Amino acid sequence: MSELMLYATPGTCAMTVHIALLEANAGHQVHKVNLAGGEQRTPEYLAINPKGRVPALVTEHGVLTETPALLLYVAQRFPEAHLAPLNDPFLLARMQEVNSFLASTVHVSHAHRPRASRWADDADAIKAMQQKVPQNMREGFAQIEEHYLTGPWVLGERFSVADIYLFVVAGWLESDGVDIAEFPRVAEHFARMQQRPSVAAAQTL
Ligand SMILES: N[C@@H](CCC(=O)N[C@@H](CS)C(=O)NCC(=O)O)C(=O)O
Repeated sequence: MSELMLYATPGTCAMTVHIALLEANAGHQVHKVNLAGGEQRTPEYLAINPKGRVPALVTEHGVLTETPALLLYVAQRFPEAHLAPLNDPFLLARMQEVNSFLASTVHVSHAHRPRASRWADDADAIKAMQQKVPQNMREGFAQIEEHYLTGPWVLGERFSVADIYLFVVAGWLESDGVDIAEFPRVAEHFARMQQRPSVAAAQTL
């Protein structure tokens, strides 16, 4: 049993870290954060993550946040799980490139639908931003389909945490008004990921 405690909510980006910890057999514990009920804004949760977001991972050395950082941490802490090409500078940077793109561009495009009020107060402006979400998600996934997903995994033959992250973000497409079938490689990858026991286990949270 490790000392790791993950704060996560089903369906969110935090599930990426949960699946990675399960892949690593990390012996972690999970606290299910009730985002809909506003738990992320309580003083107790803000003492863990002052940003009021999931994921947050409590470790023996302190609290870590931000999905790409957590994914690399899990991969480095549990090297026997082979969740990242730790000895290959180019491939490791490619993995970080994909994870950064998912975090900084695709996730942000998605957030403009459920969290549009972060960027505007005006109802018409919010509506206009939400209408752009399918287009922006399509543009992000077109990049992934054409340039990143060489298959069967993001890094070709090597499975990595980037596959977990891509799986979780691809799971948002339907609610964003995009049919995953528009991206055949992404759809195949999504189905392949669903076969993994870690994914099935995470879905019971
Ligand atoms: N940049 C952060 C984003 C974290 C984030 O936005 N998490 C969402 C769930 S996917 C959240 O906690 N939302 C709660 C809120 O906005 O109140 C990361 O990559 O971990």
